[in-house]
Amino acid sequence: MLPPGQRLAKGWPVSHYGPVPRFRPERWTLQVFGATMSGEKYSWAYEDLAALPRVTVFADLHCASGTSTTGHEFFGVPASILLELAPPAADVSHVMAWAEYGYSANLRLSVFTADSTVMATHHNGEPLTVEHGFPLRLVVPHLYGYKGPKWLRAIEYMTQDRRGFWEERGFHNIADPSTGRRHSYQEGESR
Ligand SMILES: Nc1nc2c(c(=O)[nH]1)N[C@H]1C(S)=C(S)[C@@H](COP(=O)(O)O)O[C@H]1N2
Ligand SMILES: [Mo]
Repeated sequence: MLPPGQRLAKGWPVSHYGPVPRFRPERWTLQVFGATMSGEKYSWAYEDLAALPRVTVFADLHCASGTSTTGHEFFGVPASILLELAPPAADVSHVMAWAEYGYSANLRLSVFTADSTVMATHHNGEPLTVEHGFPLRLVVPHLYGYKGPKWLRAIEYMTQDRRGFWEERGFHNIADPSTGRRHSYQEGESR
């Protein structure tokens, strides 16, 4: 069953704001910055990704506009590995996931480091297509699609919450599809 207000899309439509960025491997990095424990920034080049652990995660994708696609198999780097590779300061409560062109999505640290949150490189056994986020796309299976930046480039550790791109533009800060609540005016509503 789909969450409230969702209908099944045909195939896997592409949906995002703005143009598809060109991948330039020599300039590409994944960074972790903000409130790290060491105070340092961390950075990985594209080739470095291959050395990181990988997991497979199954996910349905629910766009807040009301279309869903189901049965995706994503493969990539578990987001929780960053806790070891780039330890956050003790008071980090949220992250901002940053993509090309300044797209961003805020997440609670506990959601970002959940077992099912993955920085995906592959989909159904093939490298991601550029339209779907190649070379790296965050997948947060339990939240609306806007919480999963395609063309992921950085994670910012934050000691308080701050709204991301769609969260600042009228979309719900938590974005849990099971509640059907997708708009920021619904944030005060209790279950
Ligand atoms: N960088 C970036 N990532 C993004 C978006 C975007 O506009 N820019 N849109 C989000 C939204 S609203 C959705 S529903 C999904 C759509 O992913 P798909 O095109 O792979 O179906 O991407 C998300 N990731
Ligand atoms: Mo969306």
